[in-house]
Amino acid sequence: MNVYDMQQKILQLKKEKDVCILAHSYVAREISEIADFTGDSYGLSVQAAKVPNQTVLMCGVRFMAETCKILSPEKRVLLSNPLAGGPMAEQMDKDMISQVKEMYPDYLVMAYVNTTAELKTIADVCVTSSSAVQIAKAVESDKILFIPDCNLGAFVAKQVPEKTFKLLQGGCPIHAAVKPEAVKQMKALHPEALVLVHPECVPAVTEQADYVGSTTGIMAYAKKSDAKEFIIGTEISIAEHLQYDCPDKMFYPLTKHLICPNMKSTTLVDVYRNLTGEFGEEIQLDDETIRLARRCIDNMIRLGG
Ligand code: CIZ
Repeated sequence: MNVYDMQQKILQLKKEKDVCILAHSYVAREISEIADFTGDSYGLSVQAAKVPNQTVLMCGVRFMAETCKILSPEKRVLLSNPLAGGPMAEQMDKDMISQVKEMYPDYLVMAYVNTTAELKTIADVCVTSSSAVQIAKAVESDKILFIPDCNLGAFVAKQVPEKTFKLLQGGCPIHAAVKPEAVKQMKALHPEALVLVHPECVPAVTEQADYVGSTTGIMAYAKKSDAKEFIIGTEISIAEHLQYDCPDKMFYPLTKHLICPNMKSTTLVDVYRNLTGEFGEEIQLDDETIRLARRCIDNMIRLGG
């Protein structure tokens, strides 16, 4: 079956089975084309809660499907590929952070959304890469333990110098591997291009950027900008989607190594097989985990996330 025929079959099945398909912006184009919604993890989980469909299929990674389940416990939430974990989300667990909390009892625990549901149960507030600065300023505490991404944490700490941050050695290995020299090389090759990077990159990379922001922030910035060329420092799919969306502009991935194997582990065939019930995983979270994890997401929403 060719890609177009497979997409038509998926669209037909999704209608018959009343499934809402969510595609994170890091997944491949042919999946985003058949999705009901595309975007970042938080935006997708909010959409999932609003739609009338009782089943939602998250084409992304596990923490994203868990976030959907936390916000829509009554719905059937499917993860497109059971193997699509997330190295960052799995780096720190509840036991480890409970011990760190004992060492710093007066620190508020701020968890990036890229964490497991279990870890969210002991966090005080959740943040996304686009809301982290605003929320760090808004929380009452002036001492913040930021988990798990030390690069995002360092970026936030720099914007909020009036507060004290504790960072742990965690983060996204794909973004963290981008070298500052790569920015210099790409700028030399494309001197007119603006550099847009994700705050999961190391400070020596973000410091050279014209704009630092979330996936949604980078896409919105590039679409609105009058500039014609952009170097994109996040997962390679973002440069690809932007190239489709803005054919009058040029998008260059900052490096060709910015490929997330977990985000890319869902194929169009997987999506089809989720709809036929042959593949995928229904997310199961107990009521207590949902209740406690929901508290830190609600705090994020209350503080302007
Ligand atoms: O939360 C998300 O969707 C991720 C992984 C990144 C972002 O910047 O949107």
